[in-house]
Formats: sequence, C-alpha cells, structure tokens
Amino acid sequence: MVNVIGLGYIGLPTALMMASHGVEVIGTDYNKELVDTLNNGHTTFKEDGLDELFQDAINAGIKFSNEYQVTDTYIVSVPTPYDKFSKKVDATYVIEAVKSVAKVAPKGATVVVESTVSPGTMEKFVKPAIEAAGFKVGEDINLVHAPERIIPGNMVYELYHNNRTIGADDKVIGEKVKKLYSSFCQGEIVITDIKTAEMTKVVENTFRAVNIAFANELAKICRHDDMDVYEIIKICNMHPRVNILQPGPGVGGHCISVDPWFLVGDYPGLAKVIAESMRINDSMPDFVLNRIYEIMKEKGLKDISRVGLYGLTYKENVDDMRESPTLQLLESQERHLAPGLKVYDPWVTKDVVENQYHDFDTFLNNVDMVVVMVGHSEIKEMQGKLAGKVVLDTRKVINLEGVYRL
Ligand code: SAJ
Repeated sequence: MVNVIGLGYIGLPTALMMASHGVEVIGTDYNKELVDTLNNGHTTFKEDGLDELFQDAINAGIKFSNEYQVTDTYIVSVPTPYDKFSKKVDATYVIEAVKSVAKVAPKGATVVVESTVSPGTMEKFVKPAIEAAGFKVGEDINLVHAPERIIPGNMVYELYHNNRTIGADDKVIGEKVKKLYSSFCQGEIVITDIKTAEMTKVVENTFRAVNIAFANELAKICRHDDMDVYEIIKICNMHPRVNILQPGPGVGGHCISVDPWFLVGDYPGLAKVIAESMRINDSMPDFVLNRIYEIMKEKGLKDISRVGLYGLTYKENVDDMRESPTLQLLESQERHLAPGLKVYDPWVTKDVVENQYHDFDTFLNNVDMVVVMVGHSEIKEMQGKLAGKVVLDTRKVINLEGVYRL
C-alpha cells in the first residue's frame, strides 16, 4: 500500500492516478477540512479531467485520512514555500512530514519525496530527520527523490505522458519505485542518483525562467525604440535553431518564479545570468504599471480607479494565484500610494483583493481601460465586449483595433 502524504496540487492527482491504476492508496493530509471535503466526494481545486480521475480512484477504493499509515511505501508531496526576502526555500513541511513518517514506518520502508527541494536538501535535512528516529538510511529506510514535472492546466494529461526522473542512490530501490510509477506513467522513466535528480528539477525550471526573462528584456528594448517585439520573435522563431518564449506581465506560479532562486541562494558568486533573469522577470509587473500610466496620459484618462485588471491567476485557465503577476502589480501599486485598480477574474470566485468584481459586465461598466493580465479563454472568446475601452493587452490575445501592448 502507498501512503501519499500531502494532498495538494501534486499529491492529490498522483494519489488518484495510482489508485485508479490498481495500486492500493491511502492519501494523508493534516488539513482536516481538506480530508473531509475529499471524503464527502468533492475535489479541492479545478483541473481538466481531475473530477473523472477522482471518481475512478474512489471506485477503485482510494481512502483519505488525517493519519499517517503503517506501510512499505510513502510518497511525500507537501509544499516547499520560499521566503520572499531571503529567497531561500523552506523545507520545514518536507522535514516535518518525513519525521511523522519515521514515527510509523516499519523497517524496510521506502520514502519517496516528490516535493521540489533545493539541491542537497535530501542529504542535509531529510536523511538526518529519518536517522533521528533511530533508522539507518539505506539499510532500514530507503530514500528516493522523484520530482514531479506536471504543468497546472494540463496535469492529468502530463501525469500520463511526461517522462519522469527517479533519484535513488540504490539501483534496486530505484527500479522498485520506477515500477510503481510505471503503473500509470507512459513516458520514459530515468533512474539516477538523488543529488542529480534534485538538480535536474531546479535546472528545468531555471531554463524556462531564463528564457522568459530574455523575451521580457526584448519587450523592454522594443518598447524603448517603438519596435514590435511579437513580430520580431515570430520571425526569429522561423530560424531552425531559435525558439524564443513570449514576454508577459511577469512570472508567477510556484515553480519558475521560485526554484531558480535556490541556485542563486546556494551559488551567489556563480549564478549570475540566473540572478539577473529573475530580477528582469520580477520587474515586469512594475513595467506594466508604468505602461498603464503612460497610456492613461496619452488617452487623457485621469482616474486610476477607472482602470481594470483582467485576471488574477498566474496564468490562463487555472484557478491558482500563487505569485501571480497581478497580485505583484497590486502590491507595487499600493507602494506607489495609488490604490483603486478594479480587478476581475472568472476563475477566482472568492474575494481575495479590494475592488474585485465577480461579474464581467459589471466590471466592464466600472472601467474605461482594461489591462489584460491573463489570457483566459473567456477573454479570447468575449473580446468583442472590450470595444470602446482602452485596452492594454500584456498577453497578445486581443485582436481589436488600437490595442496597446507591453
Ligand atoms: N510565461 C511567460 N511567457 C512564456 C511562458 C510562460 O511569461 O512564454 C509565464 C506564465 O504566464 C506564468 C509563468 O511564466 O506566469 C510560469 O508558467 P508556465 O506555464 O511556464 O509554468 P508553470 O510554473 O505552470 O509550470 C512549470 C513547468 N516547468 C517547465 O515548463 C520547465 C512544469 O513542467 C513544472 O512541473 C512546474 O513548473 C513545477 O511544478 O515545477
């Protein structure tokens, strides 16, 4: 039986996937409300195909509990928050979860950590947490790091199809865990050592962060000299060996905007391109705010409270707001002592910020200028409604005459 610890964005779909493919699974989370919601037959976030997967897993007998189970395999997928100021990852949840596992785990058990951790965390923190419980790692308890790679918005598909990495210092254990993931994963599963697995995960997200930063820097250069960055990127990408990403209002999510800082924190004298890339991405919400003021001036608009931000999530068609550029922009706007921007997001039903609307038409009636921060399908389909408004489109999803861009 597999005990999945942490039933969030990664743990829940992974537990459901294994359960619906014949693995006996119990999901554990210390959040009572979350476990109750699951036990009452509801999922806890929106994601394509998740509800169907949930039903399959329930039919296959998955169970949810607040208790850690006595079993031979644990998968730890708890969050690894990071400190905004020190830029260091906080592995406390992982370590606490592992300590709780060590209290109940029998000798011979395997503990798989899926949570993203900064390279070296398994050796420096996870291993000692298990050894403090009297076990010898590699003899009594086996440690594995199997970082996930799925993308919010397409999680279920990617769980099936992505290649995976299993980091195990013992090849036999690596093969055993590979077999477990093969129950559902159709991609290639590579076995390597723990430290390499930790590093690959962070490097993958850093690759993307640096490449997004390049696109963002191009957007700034092109704005400075009135060139069309999108046209330039489109033409450059016709070169067989060039593939530039898209500029945007900033980088959010829990991965690309976070993981590269692990490398900067650990190798401050070496990770120079990475550090500068992160600063460029972090500067984009302010760049958008400046664009708003520029365009208001050009159009003779005086009242910032008649400007509306469309989109609160960190990217299109998800309900996840972690590190979202819109939230960063709102924070920055408060620092400039110019509050009042209106906000609307069809994917966010709860009240999370001031001046937030829950109805698109009411939102539109209260603004003269709309800033498209997220390219949800809704705005692509309903862009006709923006006619007559001043529009700043930071995602290049609006095709109306006179639209402003980054
Ligand atoms: N973005 C741009 N321009 C682009 C692409 C993205 O501005 O051309 C922005 C997005 O709007 C968003 C942010 O970057 O704010 C990140 O979005 P994303 O869709 O690129 O990635 P995430 O954070 O949702 O998921 C990433 C994925 N990693 C890579 O593609 C290398 C995913 O595979 C990982 O599983 C995930 O991080 C993770 O958990 O590490």
